[in-house]
Amino acid sequence: MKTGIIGARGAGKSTVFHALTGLAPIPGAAEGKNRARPGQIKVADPRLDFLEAAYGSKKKIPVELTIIDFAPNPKEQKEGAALDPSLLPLVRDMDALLIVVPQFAGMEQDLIATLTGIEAELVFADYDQAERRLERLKKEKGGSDFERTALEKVTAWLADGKALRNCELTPQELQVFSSFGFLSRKPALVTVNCEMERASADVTAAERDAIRNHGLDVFRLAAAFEAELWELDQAGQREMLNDAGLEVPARDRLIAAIYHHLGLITFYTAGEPEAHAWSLRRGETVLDAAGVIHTDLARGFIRAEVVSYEDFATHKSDAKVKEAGKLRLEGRDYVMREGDMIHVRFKV
Ligand SMILES: Nc1nc2c(ncn2[C@@H]2O[C@H](COP(=O)(O)OP(=O)(O)O)[C@@H](O)[C@H]2O)c(=O)[nH]1
Ligand SMILES: [Mg+2]
Repeated sequence: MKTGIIGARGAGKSTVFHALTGLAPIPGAAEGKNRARPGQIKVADPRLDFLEAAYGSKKKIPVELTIIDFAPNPKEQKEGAALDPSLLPLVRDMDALLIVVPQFAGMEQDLIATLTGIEAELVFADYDQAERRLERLKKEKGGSDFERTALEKVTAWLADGKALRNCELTPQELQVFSSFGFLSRKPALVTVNCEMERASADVTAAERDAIRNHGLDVFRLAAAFEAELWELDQAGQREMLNDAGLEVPARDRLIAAIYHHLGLITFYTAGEPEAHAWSLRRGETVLDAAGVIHTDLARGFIRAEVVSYEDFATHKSDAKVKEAGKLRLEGRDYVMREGDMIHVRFKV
């Protein structure tokens, strides 16, 4: 699952990336070949900590997300624009977007105005892409009638300046567009990059409403402060957090929000060797879950033993869970729920 960071030049995208991953920006990256720099972030999860302790697991493996910091070319990215057109193919490949809006000394952007501008950019990029495809189909007399009708539907929607996020598309239409990577349909989260003193302030009700109307959510982060934390040892970090009146860095909350926005749920496999958190898209089945763990488990799937995290947390051991009748046997079509713990029975 890849989340790409977009926003105006100097909005603090690389600083947000640094804050989330601990990876400091590479100077001059815009001129090089590496125009999309990935970083891994572990999703903090108290439930996984509990499982590790309950099983006495030797290893703990949290879910990881990939965050991408792009290196826009200053010659390509227009002043104030959130996208560098030459990066579009890379951005279309993302599962979600993190939009950075700067509100720190020296770089202050109005949240609603900036967001409206960015949405317009996303919508325009999608319109341009759909329109080009439509033109080509007409010229070559290729493609199916279905594809042409579907393209006409989305171009009309986009021509009204509306994001595809709110456009109802049938599974067949989605199939036609699966390789398009429409930007205005991607789940997106807005990060207001501000100074520490304002990080805990809430966004105004008007701002929140406007953002919700776009189908988005907003989060404040003091990116420079959080990035600096990574450069200190444990004691130094504690002191810096203390001085700021914080107990823990705010990045974990942002990471949790990104995770939620991706539409992912977490399931677990736990035992003495390892306590392992895995992710799945909402609506996927236990057979999909087995495939995430190992292809053999899906191929030879027989049944799965399933217990909800809540039931395990109440009873605290496999034996007690069973005694209480909370262990379920589920077949391949069982739709996984948030926090399910599974043990797959399989034969290959
Ligand atoms: N004071 C302050 N400066 C910041 C903050 N975030 C970024 N900056 C500065 O803004 C400049 C641009 O940041 P950068 O992350 O490179 O922006 P990008 O072009 O969006 O990747 C750098 O000089 C940063 O140090 C912040 O939260 N507070
Ligand atoms: Mg940058």
